[in-house]
Parts: sequence; C-alpha cells; structure tokens
Amino acid sequence: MQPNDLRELPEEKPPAQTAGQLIPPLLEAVFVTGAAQWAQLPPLAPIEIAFAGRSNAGKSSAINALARRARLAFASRTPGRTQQINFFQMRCGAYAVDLPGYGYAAVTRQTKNVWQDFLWRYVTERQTLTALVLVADIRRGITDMDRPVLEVFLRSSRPVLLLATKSDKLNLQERRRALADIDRTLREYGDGCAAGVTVVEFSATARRGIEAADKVIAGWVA
Ligand SMILES: Nc1nc2c(ncn2[C@@H]2O[C@H](COP(=O)(O)OP(=O)(O)OP(=O)(O)O)[C@@H](O)[C@H]2O)c(=O)[nH]1
Ligand SMILES: [Mg+2]
Repeated sequence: MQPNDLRELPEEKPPAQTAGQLIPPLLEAVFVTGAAQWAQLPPLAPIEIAFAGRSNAGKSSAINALARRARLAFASRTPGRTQQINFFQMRCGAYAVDLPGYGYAAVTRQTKNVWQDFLWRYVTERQTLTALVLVADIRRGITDMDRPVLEVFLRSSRPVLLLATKSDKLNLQERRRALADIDRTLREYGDGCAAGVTVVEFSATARRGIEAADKVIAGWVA
C-alpha cells in the first residue's frame, strides 16, 4: 500500500481493526507490583483490565501469550499459584491485572474468606477497573463460579472478553459445541448484556486467538 492510499481508509475505522498492523497492547508490559490487601494496591492507573477466572483456568498463561513473553505472569501446574493481585503496566499506561483464581480448595476456610473478600472488593470498588477478561477453560464453559464476577461487569455495562481457553484440548466438533454452549449461557442474560461480551476461542499453548484478543483489548485502551 502506498502512503497516499491511507487516505482512502474510512476515518471512523479504529486502529485496533487495521489487520496486521496492530501492536499487541500487552507487548512490553512490565510487572509493577503485587497486592495481597487493599492498602497495597498501586495508585489508580487510567485504565485497569482484570483477568479473572477459576483457579488453573489459564489466566497467567493468557497474559504471557498476549505479552509474547514466557514468564511475565507466573503460570503453574499447581492450582492457586497466583496468590496476590499482580499488576502489569502496558506501554499505554493501562494495567493488566492478574487475579488469583477462584475456587481453589486447598486453602484454609479463613484464608479463603479473606481472599474472596479482597478480590470481591477489588472487582466491585476499584474505580478504574473498566473491563474484564474472563478466562474459562473451554471444556467447562461458564461455570457457577464465573457468574458473580461476570454479572458484576454485565450489570455495570463494562465490557467483557471471554477467552475460551485450552481449546487445543478439543477437536473441531467439540470446540463448536462448547462455543455454542457458552453463547447459550450468555444469552440467558439477555441480548443487551450478551452484546457486551466478546467470546474468543483461545489457546496459549497453540497460540490461538491471540490476535483476536489483542484487538479487543486495544479497543479498550485506545
Ligand atoms: N493445554 C493447555 N494448557 C494450558 C493453556 N493455558 C494454560 N495451560 C496450563 O494450565 C495450567 C494453569 O495455567 P495458569 O496460567 O497458571 O492458570 P491460572 O488461571 O493463572 O491459575 P491460578 O493462578 O492458579 O488461578 C498450567 O499447567 C498451564 O501450562 C492452554 O491454552 N492449553
Ligand atoms: Mg495465575
């Protein structure tokens, strides 16, 4: 394309949709801090995007895949690995926030409650938390554990990117069925709500869905 051809592009087209030219928003993201309680949260960034999901769903791996880094966020086979809220700053200044997974059984009841309280407060009260990346194992789809956080975002009309991850574990037919199940679950919330959710079939391992996720996130931080 010649430089002059650029003038031919419709002006309203957001840069995030310019195929092949998008700089991944999490590229060169850097770890800022981890918080285990409210007082440890960093000063408000212009925008924060939280990665939430069940324990072991693949949140940290998704962040690494989007950042094109092997070990930015700490991913592990051991469930419950991410034990604090970890903040990564993108080039644009926005934070990508890796949340500890919910539903991890092997912690004491008391620890669990303190944790859930902190997480819940972060998700419901953090003023600059503008969007959610809900990471769900495609084989499980949207579970009852995902619903509270999903509903908080739907109710407040904040956008959601649902990464149906580990899709490398299923064949094509199983993936189609799983995605149809996810769509059905979302439609329970009504078409208006479901419209605020973008579903992307994802695999950190097979590097599937990464660019589609980049585009959604770029649209949020633009
Ligand atoms: N096959 C496959 N495995 C994955 C994928 N994403 C993550 N995993 C694996 O799933 C396990 C959990 O991944 P994490 O990224 O640590 O999951 P998490 O949601 O951050 O887990 P917690 O921090 O414990 O809540 C690890 O063994 C990963 O290698 C994927 O797309 N495909
Ligand atoms: Mg993690």
